[in-house]
Amino acid sequence: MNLFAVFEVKRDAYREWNRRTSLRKTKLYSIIVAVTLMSVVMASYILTGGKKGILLNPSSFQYGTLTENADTVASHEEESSYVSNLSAVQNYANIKLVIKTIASKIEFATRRLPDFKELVKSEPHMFSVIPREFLENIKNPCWFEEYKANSTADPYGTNLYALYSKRFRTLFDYLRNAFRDHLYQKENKLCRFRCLPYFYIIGQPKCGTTDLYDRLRLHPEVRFATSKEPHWWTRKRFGIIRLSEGFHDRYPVEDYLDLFDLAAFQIQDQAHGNATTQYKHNIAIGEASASTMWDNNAWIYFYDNSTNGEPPFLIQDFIHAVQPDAKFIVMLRDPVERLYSDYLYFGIANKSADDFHEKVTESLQLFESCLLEFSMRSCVYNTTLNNAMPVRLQVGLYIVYILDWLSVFNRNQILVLRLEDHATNRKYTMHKVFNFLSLGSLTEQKEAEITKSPASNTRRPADKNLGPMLPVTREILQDFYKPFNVKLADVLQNDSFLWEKRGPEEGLCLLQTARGRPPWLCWEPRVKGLEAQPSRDPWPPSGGAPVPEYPGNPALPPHQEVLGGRRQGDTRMRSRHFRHTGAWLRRNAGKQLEPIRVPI
Ligand SMILES: *[C@@H]1O[C@H](CO)[C@@H](O)[C@H](O)[C@H]1NC(C)=O
Ligand SMILES: *[C@@H]1O[C@H](CO)[C@@H](O)[C@H](O)[C@H]1NC(C)=O
Ligand SMILES: *[C@@H]1O[C@H](CO)[C@@H](O)[C@H](O)[C@H]1NC(C)=O
Ligand SMILES: *[C@@H]1O[C@H](CO)[C@@H](O)[C@H](O)[C@H]1NC(C)=O
Ligand SMILES: *[C@@H]1O[C@H](CO)[C@@H](O)[C@H](O)[C@H]1NC(C)=O
Ligand SMILES: *[C@@H]1O[C@H](CO)[C@@H](O)[C@H](O)[C@H]1NC(C)=O
Ligand SMILES: CC(=O)N[C@H]1CO[C@H](CO)[C@@H](O)[C@@H]1O
Repeated sequence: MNLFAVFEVKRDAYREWNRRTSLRKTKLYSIIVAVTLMSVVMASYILTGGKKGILLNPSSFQYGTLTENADTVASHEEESSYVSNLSAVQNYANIKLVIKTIASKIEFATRRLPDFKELVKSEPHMFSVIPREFLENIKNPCWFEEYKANSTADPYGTNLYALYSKRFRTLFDYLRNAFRDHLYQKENKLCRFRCLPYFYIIGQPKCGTTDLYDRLRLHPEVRFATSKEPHWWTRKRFGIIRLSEGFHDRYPVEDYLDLFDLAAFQIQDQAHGNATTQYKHNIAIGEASASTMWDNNAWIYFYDNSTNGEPPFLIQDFIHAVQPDAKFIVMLRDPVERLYSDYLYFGIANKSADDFHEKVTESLQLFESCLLEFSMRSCVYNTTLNNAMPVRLQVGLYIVYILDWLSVFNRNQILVLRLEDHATNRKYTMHKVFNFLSLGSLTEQKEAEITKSPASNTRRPADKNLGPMLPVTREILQDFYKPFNVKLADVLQNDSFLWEKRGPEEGLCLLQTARGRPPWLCWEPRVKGLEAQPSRDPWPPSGGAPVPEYPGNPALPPHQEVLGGRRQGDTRMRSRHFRHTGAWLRRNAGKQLEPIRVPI
C-alpha cells in the first residue's frame, strides 16, 4: 500500500481544480480592477471629508459572495495586498461549491456492530487477561490476577511504558518496592490486584481536556493513570509510539494495567483499613488519552478492509466488550476554533493565517474527493485521507464519533462538555463532572482550589501571537462544520453545540496552569488557552520539571509528527517494517508501511 502514491493522485486532482479556477481569472481580474478603482475613489472620498463608514460597509459593493473579500481588498491600499488577497477571493467562490458538495454527501448511517466473538478473535490476549466479571463493592472494575512469576523477578521489568520513558523510572521504582506488600494470598494462590479505569476522558485534542484533567486530579477520590495519556487503546496497543517511527512491538495489556497499579495499591490499602482519608472504597480511576474518541487510524493496517472502507472494529467496541459500564467524558469546543488551535500547535514552521487558509482549502478538497467515492464514515476513518489532509479537519466532526460511541454505549455513560462553558464557569463544568462520576462532596476550600482560575502563567507569549484566522477562512469552516454541529445539537438536545452564539466568552483568555509546558496559545480576545497539551507528566507529580514526552520535546519538533515529513518527501525513509509479535491479522506484515500521522 503506498499512501504517498494516493496522495500524489489527489494532488493532481487539486492541480486540475486549480486549472479550472484559472479560467475564472479573467472575470476576477475585472472585478479586482473595479475594486481598485473603487478604493481609489473611496480614498479620495474620505480625504475630502466623506462619510468614513461607507468604506467598511459591504453592501455598498454588489459582489454577491465576494463581498467580504472585496471589502477587505478595498480597505487596503498597497498593491501587494491585492495580490495576496486575490487567491483568497478566488478560493472563496470555488470552495463554496466544495462545501456544498460535501454537505450533499453527509449521511449518518448506522454501523454494523461486530460480535463479541470477532472482537475476541482479534484481541485474544487482552480478553484472556481481563476477566468477564469484576469484584463487587469496588467502584472501579478490579479483580485478582494470579501472580505466577518467580518471586525474585522484577514485576515491571518488561513494561514497555517504563522501557521507553525514562521519566517513569522513579515511579516504577516506587511500584517495585510496594509490589510484594500488595501481593495477596487467595485460595493458596498468590494474587495481585488489578484495575481498569472507572472513567475515561476521551477527547478532543485542543479542547481543554488537560485543564479538566489537572483540576479533576485534585479531587481526593480521583486517581489517574501514571501516564496522563497512555494512548494504549488507540496507539500503543498497535505498537505506535511516534508516527515517524512506524510500528514498534505492540504493548501488551499488562503494560497498560501496570499504569493503574499505584491506584490499585491504594484501593487495596483502603480495603484493608489502612486508608488515611475519609473516602473509603470510593477511589475513581481515570485515564485521559485525548485520542480515544476519534483516532482509529491504525485499523487499515490490522483489520480486514471488506466493509466498504469502513473499519470493522472501532476502539469503543473493545472498551465496551471488556467494561460495558465505563464512563466517558468528552470536552468539545467550536470546531472552527479547534482547528486553528490545532494548526498553531501542531503546524509546521512559518505558520500564518494565509498558510492556514491554504491548508484548509486543500484539506476540504481532499475530503470532498473522498466523499465523492466513499461513505462518510469511511472517509472520516480513512487513514490515507487523514494523513494527506494538511489540517485535521476530521477531528472536528464530533457528531460522527459521538454517534459511533453511542452505537455501543448508553447516552448516560457519556458526558459531553463545552470548553466555552468551562472557560466561563469552571464551577458549573466541574460540578457536572463530579456528579457524573458520583464523587463525594468536597469542602468549600477544596472546591475553591479545584475551580480557581489559574493564578500564574498568564503571560501572553508574543512569539506565538499569529493573530486570528482570516475572516474568510472562518466563514468557510463555519459553513463546513455547520451541518455536523446541527446534528450534534440535535443528538445532544442542546443548541449550544451549534456554536452560533458569540459573545459571552469575549475578552476571555484563560491560561492553563503550566508545569514546564510550552507557552500557551492565546491569540485573540475570545476563548483560547484551555487546550490539551500533548505532553504528559507522570502522576503523581515527581520532583523537578519533567521533560515532555512529545511533541513538546524540542528535540522532536511537533510538526514532524503532524506532517510525517510529507512535504519534505522523506516519509518513506523514516518508515520501518512492521515488527509483528502477536497473533494478529497479518494482512500487511512484511510490507513497507508508511508512518501513521497520529498526533494527539
Ligand atoms: C527465578 O528466576 C531467576 C532468573 O530469572 C532464576 O535464577 C531463579 O532461580 C528463579 N527462582 C526460582 C525460585 O524459580
Ligand atoms: C495495614 O495495617 C496493618 C496494621 O495496622 C499492617 O499489619 C498491614 O501490613 C498494613 N497493610 C498494608 C498493605 O500496608
Ligand atoms: C481512502 O481514501 C483514499 C483517497 O480518497 C482512497 O484511495 C482509499 O481507497 C480510501 N481507503 C479506504 C479504506 O476506503
Ligand atoms: C478498502 O476497500 C475499499 C472499498 O472496498 C477500496 O476502494 C479501497 O481501495 C480499499 N483500501 C485498501 C487500503 O485496501
Ligand atoms: C521559514 O521561513 C524562513 C525565512 O523566510 C526560511 O528561511 C525557512 O526555510 C522557512 N521554513 C520552512 C519550513 O519553510
Ligand atoms: C445546554 O448547554 C448549556 C451549556 O452549554 C447549559 O447551560 C444549558 O443548561 C443546557 N441546556 C439544556 C436544556 O440542557
Ligand atoms: C481576506 C483577506 O485575505 N485579507 C487579507 C488581504 O491582505 C492583507 C495584507 O496582506 C491581509 O492583512 C488581509 O488579512
